[in-house]
Amino acid sequence: RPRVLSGIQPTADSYHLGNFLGAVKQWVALQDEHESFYFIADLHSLTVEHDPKLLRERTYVAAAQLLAAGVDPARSAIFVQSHLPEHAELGWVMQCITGFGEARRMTQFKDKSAKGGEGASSVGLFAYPMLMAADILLYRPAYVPVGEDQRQHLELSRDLAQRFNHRFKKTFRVPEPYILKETAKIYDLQEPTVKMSKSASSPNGIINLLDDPKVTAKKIRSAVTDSETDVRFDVEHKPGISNLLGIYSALTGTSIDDIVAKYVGRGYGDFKGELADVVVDFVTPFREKTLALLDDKAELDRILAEGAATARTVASATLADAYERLGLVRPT
Ligand code: AQP
Repeated sequence: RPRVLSGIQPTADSYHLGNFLGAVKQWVALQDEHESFYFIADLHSLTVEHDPKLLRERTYVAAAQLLAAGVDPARSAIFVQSHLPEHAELGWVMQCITGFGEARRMTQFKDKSAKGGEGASSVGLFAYPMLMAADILLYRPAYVPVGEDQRQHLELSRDLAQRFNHRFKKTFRVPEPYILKETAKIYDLQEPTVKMSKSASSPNGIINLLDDPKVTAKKIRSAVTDSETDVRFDVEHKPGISNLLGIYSALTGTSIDDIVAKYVGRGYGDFKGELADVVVDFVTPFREKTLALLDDKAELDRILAEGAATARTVASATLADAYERLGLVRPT
């Protein structure tokens, strides 16, 4: 079975619909036919200032949400990044084969550092894509399911894999991105040309999966649209409606054409009202499952330990190969 790997940060109190539709939904779908490794990227969340108590809690909330979404520990290894020191170790190696200018070209670093001023950004934020390359390459996956915003980082991971293989000896598999066109980028409900993101300017633009479903329904009904009345997919002229159509389609499995046909002559009010019901029907059981899972942290610890043990067998072998090829003398 081909192998897949992906990660998600534990940086918010809840995942948002962009994280779910862009990434986690694919994780769930892929686990049937693939050998799957999914991790909570807690080391990545140290790249910006954080509260230790919140990080600890959010790591469990992240694990519970992955399980509630349908990631199945019987079929996938679910683990916490920091439980495997191999990630940080190979991360260092990746930093050593990355050019400074190459790292500077990463648009996410440019955007994030521009917000706080480059001087206020940590070296960790700068080095994040190299740690991400290590996260991936350790598992030699065929595919990496992510949202569009991670495409550039994935491209760097591919370059680093090829560079290492060429300079030393073939060690890493060059992974392919797995980015579904329809859900690659879910947009902010209030600013539908900007991606839905936890650092959005208004909370009304983000659907947090663990919010009160009533709040969520209201956000959908007040999503920014345009001054026309016809429900039609046209990203350029109707980004708000097109985003809502994409969400409707992804959550129900109905094609955009069929949804458009359903709402001919019915206006935005009907469409948004029914989409609100679709989203509420999804988030209500999701939230209940997540909260129930959080009641038993010992069980979450057990699942994460089991996932880490499975991951370690793969990661430690790859790291040993990499160290050997780099000429590092191993302890006897
Ligand atoms: N809006 C989105 N549409 C589709 N996919 C998305 N992802 C994130 N936002 C969208 C995908 O979710 C996965 C986990 O992402 P992460 O842990 O790196 O979180 P993030 O990208 O930091 O999440 P945010 O909310 O976008 O945070 P900020 O505001 O910090 O940029 C990834 O596969 C990502 O592509």
